[in-house]
Formats: sequence, C-alpha cells, structure tokens
Amino acid sequence: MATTLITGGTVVSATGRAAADVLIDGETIRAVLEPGSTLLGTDVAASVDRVIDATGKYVIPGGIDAHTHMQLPFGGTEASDTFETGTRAAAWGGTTSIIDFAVQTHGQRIEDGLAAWHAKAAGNCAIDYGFHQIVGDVNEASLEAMKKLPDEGITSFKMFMAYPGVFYSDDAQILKAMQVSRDTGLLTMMHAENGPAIDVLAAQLAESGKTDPYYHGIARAWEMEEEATHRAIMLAKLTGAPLYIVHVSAKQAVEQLAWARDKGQNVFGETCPQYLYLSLEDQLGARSDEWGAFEGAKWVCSTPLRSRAEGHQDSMWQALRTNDLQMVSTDHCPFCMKDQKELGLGDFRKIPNGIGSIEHRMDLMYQGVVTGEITLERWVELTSTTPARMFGLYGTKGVIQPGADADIVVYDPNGHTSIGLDKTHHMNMDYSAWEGYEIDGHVDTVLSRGKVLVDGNEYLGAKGDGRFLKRGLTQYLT
Ligand code: DUC
Ligand code: ZN
Ligand code: ZN
Repeated sequence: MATTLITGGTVVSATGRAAADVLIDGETIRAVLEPGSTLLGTDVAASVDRVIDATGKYVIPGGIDAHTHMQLPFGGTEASDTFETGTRAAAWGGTTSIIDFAVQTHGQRIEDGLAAWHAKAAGNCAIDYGFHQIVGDVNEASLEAMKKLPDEGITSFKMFMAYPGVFYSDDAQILKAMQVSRDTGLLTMMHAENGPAIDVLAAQLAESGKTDPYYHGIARAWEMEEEATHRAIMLAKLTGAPLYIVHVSAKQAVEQLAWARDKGQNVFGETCPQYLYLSLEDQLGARSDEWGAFEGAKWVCSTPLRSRAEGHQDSMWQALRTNDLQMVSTDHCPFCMKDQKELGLGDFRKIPNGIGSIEHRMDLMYQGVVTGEITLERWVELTSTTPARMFGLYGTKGVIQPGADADIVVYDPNGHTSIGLDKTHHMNMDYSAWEGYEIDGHVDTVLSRGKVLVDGNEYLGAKGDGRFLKRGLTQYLT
C-alpha cells in the first residue's frame, strides 16, 4: 500500500486549526503529526512513497454533499449529470462523497426503486456515494420496506409536501412514515412547501398571462414554505421522529426551525449556495439575446430563489452562524437550457426545477470565509463534518484523524477560481448558474481514500473509483 505525506499545511477541523503533517497509509489516515516529525526515529518525509507540499495551504476533510440528484427523471426529462459526470465534477470541486436520492415512484416498490438506483451508480462514480430513499408512495408495503432500509445502509428518507401527483405525500401518509422514523431511527427528510396551494397559485398566474420564469418564485411564496415547515415540525413532535428540512430558503422557515430547536426538538435544516447568493430580483432582471426573459429559467428551482429586499439571504447566513441551520448541500439537479429548461417556454410550470452546483459548493462557501460570513472552521463543519455526523458517516468521513478515510482536500487561500462555462466547468450542463463568480481560493489537490483524483489542473481519477457507503444512523441527535 502506498504511503503519502501531506506536509507543511494548516490542518483545519470543525473545532480548530494547526500546522500539521498528515500521514496516509493506503486508503486511510495513519497519523496527524507535528510538522517535520520523525516516526520511530525515521524521517517521515524521506520514507514515504509520495510527498504533497501543502505549504501556505489549508488541509481539510473532503467535502460531503448530502443532497444530489444524478440522473433524476423529473419534469418530463432527466437531470443531465450522470453518476459519472456529476461525481467527477464534484471531485474537481473538492467534494469526495455524495448522498444521492434513490427514488420510489408512485406504484413502485421501494426495493425496486432502490435497486434501480444502485444499478445507475455502481461502477460509475468518481467518489464514494450513499443514498437516501425518496418515498414517493407511502402505503402499507412501503412502510414495511422502510423498516429494512437501515440494513441496506440507508438511514434517511425523504418525503415531499410539494409536487401533487408526482412525489407528494399527504399529512396522513407523513404521520405514518414518521412513526416508522421514530421506531427505526431513520431520519425523516422533508421537502417543506405546501404543494396543493402552490399549484393553485401557479395556475392562476399562468392563466392570467404571467408565464415567465420569475413567476415560479411568486407562486412558491415563502408563506407556503413557512406553513409546511411548521406542519412538518408539529407532525415530527407528535410522533417523536427526528426531522431534517431540505433546501431551506425562507427566513420564516428558519424561524420555525429555531423555535422548535429552542424547545429541544431534534429538528435540523440545510440551505444551499443558491439561497445564500442568488435572489428573486436577480432572476427577474435576467435577460439575454438568446432567451430574453426566459433566461431566468436557469435559476428555476424549488424551493425558489427568494427576494433580497425581504432579507432571506442574510437570514440564511445568520442561521449558518448560529446553528439554526446545520449544513450546506447543493440540491444538485442540473438541466440544460436546450431541450430541457426550454420545455417551459411560455409556461413556467413546465420548466424542470433544478440548479447544478456540485462543483462549486466548497468554493462558494469558502468565499463566505473570505467575506467574513463564516469562520474557516465553520466552513469545514458546514460542508463536511456535520454532513458526516448528520448522516451516519462520521469517523470514517468528515474528519482528519487516524483511522479515517484519507479523503482530503488541499485548498489554496492564495489561489483564485473564476467560475464559468468556458473556464472551470465539468458538470454536464450547457450553462453555468454561477457564471462570473470569482472565488478567492482554489481547490489544489483532492484525495479520495488516499488516491489523488485532482492534482492542480490534472484529473487522475477514473470512473468506478467511488464505492457505495453503507451509512449508520444519524450521529447528530441531542
Ligand atoms: N427541487 C429541485 O429544484 N429539483 C429537484 C427536486 C426539488 O425538490
Ligand atoms: Zn426537494
Ligand atoms: Zn432535492
């Protein structure tokens, strides 16, 4: 087994930073050493197979993106990143594990949905991957099948209060599934938007000629997110299920989370880079020669972008500081403009919902360190350590310590990253939702279980490097 020493860098964890060298033996971390240490009298640097010089750079645990949708059939098409292209793009951006959503569609058995997801991912991933289970049809058979998920290494499931006729669950279904969550320890994940009410508002807007992409965000009003978040919290309280709200974007939804957490409830939430940086006003102002006002379709996602004038973005950053929100995922669900987003030309309801960000999450969140929104340690916590703890991977992932997988990123705070389709873009999309963003930092080297995947501008990994992660139960409960 090859040995590697990452030397000269500053190792950053969720709780601190220190000058240290990291010794890797094969796939795992063997030791975190004082700089220039000897091991049993031997000069470590002289005895290893490879030395990576991290002088002046940060050495952090590889990013974990706990919310992705590779190859998701959705909105009359399919998310454009395959497990191969999406996980390779993730690696380029310093993410070394993903947790994707296996899908049970209406009328399908959970076991079959899960098997289909394994078939899509197996042998194709660049980095390690786990699954949550989308339960799109809560019925007696599903409730039984859910009980067996922990044995499969799947310890969280997602339901939707939105998308009637597609993934939607009503309150009775949610209650029953949460009872299983309470009994098994499975973490309930919730898409918290009042879908039936949103669909009425969306139809009324479209029928009155308001068909541009901007109206997607008007129909999906923050009141509908606040209401659903509260309802999910109350159902979780009643049943005793641990609850995790995905893609939080409304400040009023955060207030609901903070309220429940202050009462001691095991309720958690993530936000995504799009809800920190982008706004409904940006979407309204988006125009291009090619697409006109339909340019705004590039940022149609659900939950939607929110108004900056209403302060949602500031509230998301604040909640990340105060731990009212615990982590940042991408909800990576990319669609091309050509042939995919353009399905909604003339009717925003037909635009496939989703944004591609998997490649840029670590950089975009690092920019929050540069601008003083979060600390360096919080960056690591939000993007790696908490995702590992939340989803039962901590110890193996999310930390640089002896025995952990050697998933490590060497990040250069003196480097620079210009994001754009013709610059740094490896996702399978024909546009970048992040075109023109400039990052005061750079992902230099990425190791996954000891193998160097990214070395500067060179990709050294291969399809199939990634393994399925059997996860334990959440390690984040109070
Ligand atoms: N939201 C999206 O934007 N895309 C996929 C599903 C979802 O809930
Ligand atoms: Zn969702
Ligand atoms: Zn999602």
